[in-house]
Order: sequence, then C-alpha cells, then structure tokens
Amino acid sequence: RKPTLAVVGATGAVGSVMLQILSQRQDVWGEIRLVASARSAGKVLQVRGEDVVVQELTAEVFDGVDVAMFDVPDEVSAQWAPVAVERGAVAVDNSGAFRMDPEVPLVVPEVNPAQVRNRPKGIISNPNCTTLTMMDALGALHAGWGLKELVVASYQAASGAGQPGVDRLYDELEVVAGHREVGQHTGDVRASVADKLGDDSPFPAPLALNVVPWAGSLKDGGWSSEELKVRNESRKILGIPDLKVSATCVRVPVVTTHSLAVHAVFEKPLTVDAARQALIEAPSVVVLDDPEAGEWPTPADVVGTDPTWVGRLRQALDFPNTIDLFVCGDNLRKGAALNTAQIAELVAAELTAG
Ligand code: 11C
Repeated sequence: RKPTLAVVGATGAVGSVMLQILSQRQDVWGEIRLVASARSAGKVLQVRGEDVVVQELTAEVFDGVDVAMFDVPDEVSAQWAPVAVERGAVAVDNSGAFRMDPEVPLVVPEVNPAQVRNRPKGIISNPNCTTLTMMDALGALHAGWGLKELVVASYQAASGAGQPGVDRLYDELEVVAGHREVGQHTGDVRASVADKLGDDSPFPAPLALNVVPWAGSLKDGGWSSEELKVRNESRKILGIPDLKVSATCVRVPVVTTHSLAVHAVFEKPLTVDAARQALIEAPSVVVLDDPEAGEWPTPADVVGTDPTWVGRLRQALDFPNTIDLFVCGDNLRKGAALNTAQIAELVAAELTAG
C-alpha cells in the first residue's frame, strides 16, 4: 500500500506550491488529503491532475494518514502536529514551533538525511527558508573544509511573509508605478503608500522602492527572530553547536526567491577552485559564476526553480581560509515546500520498506 499524505495549510502560499510539487515529483503517495481552516474547507483544488475537496482541520481528518505535512503558522502547528502524531501520522512541520526542540530533528535531505529517523516525538521540522537557502551549498563546503564562522546578509522576498506579503508588494508597486516624482524626497514613498493602502502591512516599512532591514519579531539585544533562526538552525542542521554566526536579515522588493551574501570561514585552507568544484558536485547546487560574461544568480532568473544557485565566488582578500559568495533559492520551493516534500518522501520510503 502506498502511504496516505495529508497537506495541512493547502490553500496558503507554501501550500499552493506544495500542490504543484506533489504533481511534478515521482508519485510515492496513495491518497493525498488536503486540509485547511474551516474558512477554506469545501474549496476544490487540483493535485496530480485531479480535483480534491479541502477538508476542515479536525483530529479525525488524520485518521488513516501516514505522513502529515504542516504549512501553517507556529501556533497552529504547535496545537495540531501532536494531534496528527497521536492519530498515527509522522508530522513534517514547516513552522518554527518545534525546530529547536532537541527531540525534533531539523532536516535538509542533502545535508543530514539520517536525522529523519531520529524522531522520538514523531515530528520532523523543516528549516526556515532563509537558513535553508544556503544550507546545501554550505553543507557541501563544510564537508570538505570544516565551517567555523559565518557572516551573512539576507535579501528576502515578500512571499516569505506569505500571500499577504505578495499582495502588499504588488499593491504598493501599483501605487508608485508611473509616479516618477516618488522616491526622491524623505518620506514620500511612505506617504503615498499609506495614503492609498493604509498602514496595515505585513512589513514594518514600505517595500516598494525600498529595502527594509527587518524580518520577524524583536528579540534581546536588538536582534530579529529571523536573524536568531539563521544562527540557531544553521548550527543544528550542520551539527556545529559552536558555529560563530552573525546575520542581518533584510526584506527587498522581490516577489519570490531569497538571496544571501555569505562570508564563510573554514578550519582548513581552501581555494576558490576547490570550493567551486565541491559546489558543482553537490547534487542540488548549480554554480552560475562568470563575472566576465555578467553571469551570476538573481532572484528574477531563479524563481520557480528547485536548486540552490551560487555565484560571485571569491577568496576573501583580507581573511584566511575564507570564501565570499552569493546564493539564491526559491523560498517557496527548496526554502519550504520542496524540502518538506523531500523529507516526507524519505519517511514514505521508510514506511514502504516496512
Ligand atoms: C520570511 N523566512 O522570509 C521568513 C518566513 O520561520 O518559517 C518563514 C518563517 C519561518 O519572512
């Protein structure tokens, strides 16, 4: 029997991409059950070319389910993932609710696949999309040279804040489009956007014609929750508890695809050529790095693709054993839905093998 899958949060920004991914990958699933809040129950969505009616999130919906994926806010996962486990499912959770729980593995299949089986609570976590965007590349380099320190700046897309983030960016762009006087005086972007759209935004400042040095909530010392996730999750996935990490997370007016400028320091001496070769050989990394030809990854070219794209590889001029690079990845695919699907497929293979 092929295992039964439940997709909880099927109607959200990540859920919608999940349905495409499930329709495109090798089909390891028997029934696929789509689940969402009462508000979305009854909607008809397409997966694997078939119409499927969305069911309401209840305990009973997990009866007979082998694997339940959660693409929902932290508090919904915190409440419902344990319910799915009680009903007999393995939960694969894409929220932040369980990621740092020592009894919950945090898995990137290209980096630490064996951790999938280490799940005493029946829950496996999927990392934050910003962390995940650089993990395949850093995992490959860490395997060769031992990662010691990481300094990163992110350039995060609006869809990291879900469909409301995407809608807000498009609405703001519509407000400023064609107004060539806007963006030249202090506060004029903020005033035009607020005038037309109000202040109720997922972002703490206008995103159109702007960059916003903030993602998540305020934590001690002025850090954002997103920056602390990058630090803590990188340490856990790579298995380097004392990895030195400093992150600055920034939102940019891109719809989908997160980018990061990475400064990575290694234990052993490495050359750019050797690092490039290791990245070329890494299964899910594509190196696009020809500055003479003006070739490097950009979100506009990467969106909708599966790999981690790496470019701008340089030996840091003033730091030994250090490589600087730029990485881009679709935050809804490898950054969220694809990685969750890959984890779920590892569990399916385990269940099918008996
Ligand atoms: C963003 N990375 O771009 C966040 C969204 O911990 O799963 C994902 C938050 C999380 O806003």
